[in-house]
Amino acid sequence: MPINLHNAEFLRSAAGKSGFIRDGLPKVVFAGRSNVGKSSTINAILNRNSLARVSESPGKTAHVNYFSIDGKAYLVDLPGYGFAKVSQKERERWGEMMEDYFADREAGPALCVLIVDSRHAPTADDRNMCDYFRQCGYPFIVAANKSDGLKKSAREDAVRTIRETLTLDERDPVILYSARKKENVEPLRAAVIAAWEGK
Ligand SMILES: Nc1nc2c(ncn2[C@@H]2O[C@H](COP(=O)(O)OP(=O)(O)OP(=O)(O)O)[C@@H](O)[C@H]2O)c(=O)[nH]1
Ligand SMILES: [Mg+2]
Repeated sequence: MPINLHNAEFLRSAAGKSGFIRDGLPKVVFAGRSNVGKSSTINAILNRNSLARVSESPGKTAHVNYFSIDGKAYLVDLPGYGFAKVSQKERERWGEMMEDYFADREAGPALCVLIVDSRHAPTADDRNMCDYFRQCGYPFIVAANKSDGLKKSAREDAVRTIRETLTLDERDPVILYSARKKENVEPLRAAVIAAWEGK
């Protein structure tokens, strides 16, 4: 039975380990800097306008947010990183939560989507996140958002910079898209569905 993307609902916001879902259903997680468009990407994939909250003030989503899709799979919105106006204490809390989350193989993801801003080179935090996925052995793809802010002629260079900065392998996919303009979201949606289906 195919997964019906229209049957999506916000399920739970976990503030820590005890809230993580370990039900054996496949999860695709979205990680990225705060304000890079994680929530917008979830909305775009699901063809919704505001299921995941889109914020103009970054650094507010300090929870692991679960969206249940057709009762068969999940999209997971991870708290963003790299927001300057966050206290050291909050930074540490973020780090602990990520370690708890990724160390927990039962709660852990079938696929990690690292969202970066295609208009800029990936940051040191982006590199760390990517290295962390590799270290944990989780499959990941890179999703380069906000392509609407790039001239057509700059697209190839942007992807090359992302590949080089994150030291990606040739086979690692990079999907350049715009969550806001809903451009080229289909390959991302296809990757999510393939991960849910274990392909
Ligand atoms: N130009 C452009 N802006 C976008 C795009 N996607 C998201 N944004 C904008 O980026 C801002 C942040 O989007 P969110 O989806 O809230 O980002 P987030 O990563 O979930 O942010 P936090 O939850 O705060 O970490 C909003 O103002 C969005 O409208 C895009 O494709 N292009
Ligand atoms: Mg968000």
